[in-house]
Order: sequence, then C-alpha cells, then structure tokens
Amino acid sequence: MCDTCGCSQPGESGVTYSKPHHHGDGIFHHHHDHNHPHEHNHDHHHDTASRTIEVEVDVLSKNNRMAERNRGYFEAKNVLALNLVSSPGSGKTTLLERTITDLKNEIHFSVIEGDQQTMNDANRIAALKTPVIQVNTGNGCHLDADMVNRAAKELDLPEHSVLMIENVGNLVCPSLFDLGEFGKVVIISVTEGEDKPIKYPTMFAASTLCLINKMDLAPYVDFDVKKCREYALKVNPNLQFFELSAKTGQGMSEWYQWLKGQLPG
Ligand SMILES: Nc1nc2c(ncn2[C@@H]2O[C@H](COP(=O)(O)OP(=O)(O)OP(=O)(O)O)[C@@H](O)[C@H]2O)c(=O)[nH]1
Ligand SMILES: [Mg+2]
Repeated sequence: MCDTCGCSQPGESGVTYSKPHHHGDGIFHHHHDHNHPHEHNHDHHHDTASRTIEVEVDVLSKNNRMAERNRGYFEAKNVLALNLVSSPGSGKTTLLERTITDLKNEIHFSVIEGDQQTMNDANRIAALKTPVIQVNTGNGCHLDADMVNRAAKELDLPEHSVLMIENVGNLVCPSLFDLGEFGKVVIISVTEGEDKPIKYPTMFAASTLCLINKMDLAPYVDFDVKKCREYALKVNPNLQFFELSAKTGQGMSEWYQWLKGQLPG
C-alpha cells in the first residue's frame, strides 16, 4: 500500500492540526510526529516482501483499533461521521460549502479537512462560520484514525450533529484506512473519465455512496454516466448514486435527503 507510494516512509514534515481564526488567517499548530511503522521490530531474516506485508498488517490493525474507538465516540454522541474521498479536485469542498449553506439551519456541521499542505479548504469552511480543523499530513497521502481522533476531540463535537471528514484528494490510499466513519462517500466528477471505478476499484468497493459531480459540465465532456455506474456496480453491487452539480445545485436535494435519512435517532 503506502510503501509503494512512499507515504509511509519517514516524513520530513510532521502532521499539523490548525484551526482558522475568525478571519481565516491566524493559525494555532499542534505538531506531532506522523507515527508510521518504522520502529516496528522486524525479523531481519525475513525477505523484503514478507516484511512489507508484516508492516502493512501492523499499520492497518493499529489503525483499525483506533477507528473502533472513534466509532464508539461518534455513536455515543449520536454523531453521523462521513468520510469524503475522491481524486484531487472532484469538488469535495465545493460540495461541503453548498451542503452546509443549505442545511445549516437544520443540522450542526463540524468539518475535518485533510490536505498535504495549506489551510485553503479550512478557510473556505470557516468562512461559513462552521467549526473546522485542518489536518496537514505533510508527506502523507491519507488521513488515519489517529488524526481524526485528535481533530475530533479538538472540535468538541456536539450531540446529534454531522461530522464531515474531507480526506486528502487521492483515489487509492484513503480507501484502506477506516476512520471510524459511518460510511465513505466517493465523489467522481465527469471530467475524470467513466472508467475510474474499474481502474481504482478499492475506493468504490469501500464506499457506501457515490456522488457523480460536475453534471453541469456533462454536455461538454465525453463522460458516459451509465457506463460509470455499471463499472462501479461491478466492484460494489450495493453502491448508491446521485448525479449532481455542487456548482449549480442540480441534484443536491437527493443527496440532502439521503444525508438526513442517515442521521442517528
Ligand atoms: N463546473 C463545476 N465545477 C465544480 C463543481 N464542483 C467543484 N467545481 C470546481 O472544481 C474545482 C475543484 O473544487 P474543490 O471543491 O476545491 O475540489 P476538492 O475535491 O475539494 O479538491 P481537493 O481538496 O484539492 O482534493 C474548483 O474550481 C471548483 O469550483 C461543479 O459541480 N461544477
Ligand atoms: Mg478540498
């Protein structure tokens, strides 16, 4: 997994957690080291392949334990936590901006923003007067359950609320990391090509809902929506879909209905 893309190599930069100030410019930072599994004691007689597998199992099982703690925390507070996953630029933050604007009188939202660098997305959410923590993963290409645990505690989530976790834009690694969320929502935009679900099947297999975004651009690009759905259903027969445009608002009401339908209690 991440040994291939390099994100589990020792990072030069640690993970940082930042909260925008009211005007989005001030930052406080919590630093902590990105605990990747390098300290794990290997049997030096193992070959490289078996070591790699051993480390992956170790990382994922450690992550899964923390994810279960998060899940218990969310359940105890009746918090609906959703993990938004996609390639970079599919429209995750735009979707959040519109969703929060349209539903904030009915639902309390908190947001965790994951990006390698910058406060850009957190600043966009903070502009809506919505509590948000930016997690900058440095070299890391996904959020893990420990990062979400720290950020969620910092947010002090109210009972009966929604936590939106915008993962790092990456269609591969975030699929492997359970964050303790209720479900993953995969966003694919019509500019990406309809074959993504079969090229990157793990993400579509791991998701509960698929939002096909930027439908306003569909007339201008060769994106076969029907084929995209068929491909995605091949890897996940239970996947649900909504076609929408976070820009124009087209199709957003079905997504809102779905979201309200998942609220605990
Ligand atoms: N035409 C159109 N553009 C969109 C739509 N949704 C998002 N965009 C544009 O797509 C670009 C990327 O949108 P973001 O919301 O920043 O995407 P993101 O998935 O949050 O990006 P990362 O966080 O970098 O992975 C921006 O220029 C948006 O204005 C849409 O429905 N239609
Ligand atoms: Mg974003």
